Amino acid sequence: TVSLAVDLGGTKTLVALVEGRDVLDSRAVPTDRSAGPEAWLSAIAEVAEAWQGRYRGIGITVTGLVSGGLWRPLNPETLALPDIGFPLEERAEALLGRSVTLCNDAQAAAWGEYVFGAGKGRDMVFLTISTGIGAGIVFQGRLLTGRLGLAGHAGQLVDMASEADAPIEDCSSGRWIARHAGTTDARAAFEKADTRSTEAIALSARRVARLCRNVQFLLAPEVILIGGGVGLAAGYLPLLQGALSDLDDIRRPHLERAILGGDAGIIGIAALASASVE
Ligand code: ADP
Ligand code: BMX
Repeated sequence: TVSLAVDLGGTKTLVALVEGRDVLDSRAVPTDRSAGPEAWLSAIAEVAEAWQGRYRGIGITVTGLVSGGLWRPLNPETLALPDIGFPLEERAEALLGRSVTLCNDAQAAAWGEYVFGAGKGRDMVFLTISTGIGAGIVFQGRLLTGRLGLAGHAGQLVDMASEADAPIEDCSSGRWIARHAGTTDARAAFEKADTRSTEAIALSARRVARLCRNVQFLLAPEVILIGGGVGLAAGYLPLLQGALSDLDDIRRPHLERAILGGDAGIIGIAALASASVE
């Protein structure tokens, strides 16, 4: 069945028609970071209106914590949300006229890669290095969401040497790269490739490599799939692999590129949405 699939990230929002692993149609719009959830939903509803009659299920995956129909902020650096949370299920159903399936963006992308991508049938962790840093865990064929949907929030792991309890995404994400490189965004740092940008990217990669080492000890997945705008950028995965190459076979996480690319989230949430209408 064809689903209306939405992936709302800290930088961009993808609205698509998805059937299995095929993206039949899609629109990408920048996430207007200052506009707020009602405005983001209206933009989505506008696209959905034009596609009326072409889809059955609806799936929406968002950056942030999702459970019980409520969307809550964890890291306002990635995207600021009302502190009390936003009633995403209720508001999306009111606007779109039917029931919606919701999930965190990294969890949805993990599920997409597990069902249709590079994770097929393996115990895996999907790691997105994007505006923030997120992860989704699929073990023994199950997507782990945990209490209040928190499972997989790897970007929120704390730097143990910091007394300030700083989440590690705040010193390695796409937002951090841009700030450290002095560029408008992380993409510009990759394009500029001057000394400052190259150093920021390399430092981010060394930190994310250490995050992968921690994941290896905690979960020992068969594979860690790397995705997100930064994770998929040319040269980033080799930097991660280079930083891990001295480790022995037991300790070294096995890293691969996510093969669904930027579509992993919409493909994953579409799979979850179509399972709920069948
Ligand atoms: P979102 O965080 O909205 O889900 P992305 O996965 O595209 O979206 O991640 C956005 C981050 O990735 C931003 O920091 C952006 O600058 C960076 N980015 C996007 N495309 C590229 C690219 N081609 N090369 C390097 N960085 C990129
Ligand atoms: C994190 C956190 C996660 C999310 C991850 C990647 C928020 C708003 N987001 O900071 O829930 O999965 O970023 O998100 O707290 P992305 O927008 O970078 O794809």
